[in-house]
Amino acid sequence: MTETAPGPSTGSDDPNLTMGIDPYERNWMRLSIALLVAFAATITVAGFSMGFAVPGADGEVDPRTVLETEPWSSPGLREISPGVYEAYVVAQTWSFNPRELEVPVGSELTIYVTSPDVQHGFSVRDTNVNMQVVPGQVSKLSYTFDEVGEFPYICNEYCGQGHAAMYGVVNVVPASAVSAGNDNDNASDSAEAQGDADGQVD
Ligand SMILES: [Cu+2]
Repeated sequence: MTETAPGPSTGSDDPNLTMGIDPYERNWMRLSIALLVAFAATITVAGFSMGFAVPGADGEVDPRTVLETEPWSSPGLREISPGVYEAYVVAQTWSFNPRELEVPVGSELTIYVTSPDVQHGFSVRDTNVNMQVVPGQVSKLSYTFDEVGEFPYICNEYCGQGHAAMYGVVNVVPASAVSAGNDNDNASDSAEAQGDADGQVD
């Protein structure tokens, strides 16, 4: 007389089961909790020690009249105090105005952007600056440029046919090479040469 093969385990007599939770399921639960903790830690570190910030909606404007209203009627760079700059940038189909911002190394630059037409993006390469630009709203982010170099900015929200032509550059120059007023094209020759030599961006 042969014994019949045991049927499917009911779980209660399986030594691998604790409180009726399958070991595989328990490990997946542990992994899920570990991931939640890791994500929360990432956000905390990025926000509090690395300075990542959500761009603030600084205010509202009327997109139909914004280009006739100060300060948007004369966009560009303003020096607030030594080493502290503000830039007003208009993102429109399909260009940025202005296309170039020049600040001395170590400057804190606060960028305000708005759009008179459709939604755009404003992202500065190698920085934390990445903003949505929504018609009727002013987006604002600050960044301290601690390295000399060219930091291209682009539109990173598809806005139509000429989207790829929407770019510009933050030029971070040595403190000694800053041209007076930043709207003066007669920058020192060495700075010009340096800038031109590295004009190709890829
Ligand atoms: Cu675009």
